[in-house]
Amino acid sequence: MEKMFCFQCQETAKGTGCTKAGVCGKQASTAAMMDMLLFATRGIAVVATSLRQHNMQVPTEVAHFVDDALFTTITNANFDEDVIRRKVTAAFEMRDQLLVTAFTAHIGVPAVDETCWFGRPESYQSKALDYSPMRTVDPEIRSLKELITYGLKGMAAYLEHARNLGYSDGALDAFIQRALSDITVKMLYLDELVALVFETGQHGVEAMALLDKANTFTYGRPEVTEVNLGVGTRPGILVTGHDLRDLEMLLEQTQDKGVDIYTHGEMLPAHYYPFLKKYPHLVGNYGGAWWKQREEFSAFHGPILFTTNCLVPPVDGAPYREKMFTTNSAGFPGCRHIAADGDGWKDFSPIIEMAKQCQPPAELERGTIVGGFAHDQVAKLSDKIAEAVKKGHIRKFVVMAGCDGRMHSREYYTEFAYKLPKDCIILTAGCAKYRYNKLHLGEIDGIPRVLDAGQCNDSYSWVLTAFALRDLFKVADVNELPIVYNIAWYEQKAVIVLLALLSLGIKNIHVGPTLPAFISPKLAILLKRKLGLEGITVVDDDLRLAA
Ligand code: FSO
Ligand code: SF4
Repeated sequence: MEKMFCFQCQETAKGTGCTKAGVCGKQASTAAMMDMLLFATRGIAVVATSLRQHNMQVPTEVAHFVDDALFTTITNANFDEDVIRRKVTAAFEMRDQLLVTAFTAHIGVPAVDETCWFGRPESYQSKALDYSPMRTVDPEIRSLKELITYGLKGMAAYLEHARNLGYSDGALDAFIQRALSDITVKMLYLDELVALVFETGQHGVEAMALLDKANTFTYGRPEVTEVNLGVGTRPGILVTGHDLRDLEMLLEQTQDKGVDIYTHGEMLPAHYYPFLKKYPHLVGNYGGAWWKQREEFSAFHGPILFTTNCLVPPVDGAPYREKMFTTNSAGFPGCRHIAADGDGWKDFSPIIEMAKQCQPPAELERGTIVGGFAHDQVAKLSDKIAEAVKKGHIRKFVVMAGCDGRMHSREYYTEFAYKLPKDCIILTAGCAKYRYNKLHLGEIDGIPRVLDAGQCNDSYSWVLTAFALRDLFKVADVNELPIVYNIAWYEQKAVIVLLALLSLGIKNIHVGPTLPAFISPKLAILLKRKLGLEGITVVDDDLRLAA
């Protein structure tokens, strides 16, 4: 019997859906609690949207709450059922307060069975599947609604990072809530849902632009940087996830404390920002992509701060289990969670005190890797790039941004990168890069063959680069450029990146290692016919992409 249903990530069980427990480690009861959190959050969105439609103000904390709720339910972000239960209670309270505001102002709020306005499910657990994606019976409608929901989750994550730096956009907040409301209370036809998918993608571009602005205005424009992969002799703190503000606060608080700071996984691009790399005790990047953390965190010896996903549940008795700390929307049962005060400040002293008692990290590797090719740096290289293209030294750009994951089938990306003709440049962002960023693939006329723009949201840089190349080569359509797309995906931030690319009219994107389980077979056929979106096959065949 099915105890849960979740199919939001690439590693979903049997490629169809997790029904007993998550491959990610999520328990069925936690999955049910997340479904309930999304249900209550959709309720907030419906009332908030009705208020806006009547020109009523919606308190800013609503956007913050909705984004946090969406982020909390992203793959691998939060496994703490008690925390999620408290968020569900808070969500119902927020929804009910908004309802009181609406009723007091005589504003009607759409009511359908799903909204359950005047009550709450008796037990948050009892109707687990009723609130899962399977509540939508029609497979195509379900597919499109979930595609929108997952895109919104990714967008919410980016907005939370921007908000942590003091940047927000009321129009984007209102869009997230309106989209959630529409898929909850409106009887949308397929074409209307497809339009909403594209609209989600358009706003995804804006969300990535906002985060890009927040990051670069706060920490400077990323610079081409050689990042140390080795270790020092002092104890260290390892920072994983994606949040730069947390890293900055930790760097501030560890100055002259005899402790070094290392990045892991998607925090690697922090080294590219001038304002962050000025700290001498930000010594390097430790290890590889998120899924290697059990092995790598055991070797690190010091405490680990999870600023977001991807969190892999530690095995019982793991040596780093007691040294895990979470913050923001991340959580794990029994882990210490560091919350922000009213001004957004976090006190990391428990982590720092623990670090002082720990051994220095064990060395995993030596040497350096180069990154920092965000849009500003690429723009500076544009003459060089144009020259190399004109001479025929660069023939194709292959966008290989996205995520890494555990599946053996992802060795495809290493092989693909390795076998790409030597006149092709790889444009990457996100943790997908760990499949090929240490392969030493060489340079073309002084331009490295792997250009890393940064985190998954920095895929935005490749959008700007595509538009700059369109102008440079004077073509009308980005699809006429010598750029091809072979994207790896794992979780919902990759979904918003994909929707953003589609909304910009980019066609013939290849997605792997498997197509999303939440895309129904009929929708997959439609996407292939209309947009050329398809899955990967085998490396030797797919290399025709770069032919
Ligand atoms: Fe990776 Fe995880 Fe950044 Fe994701 S660490 S998989 S798409 O969270 O967001 O690229
Ligand atoms: Fe399964 Fe992925 Fe959902 Fe986890 S997030 S329960 S692995 S589909």
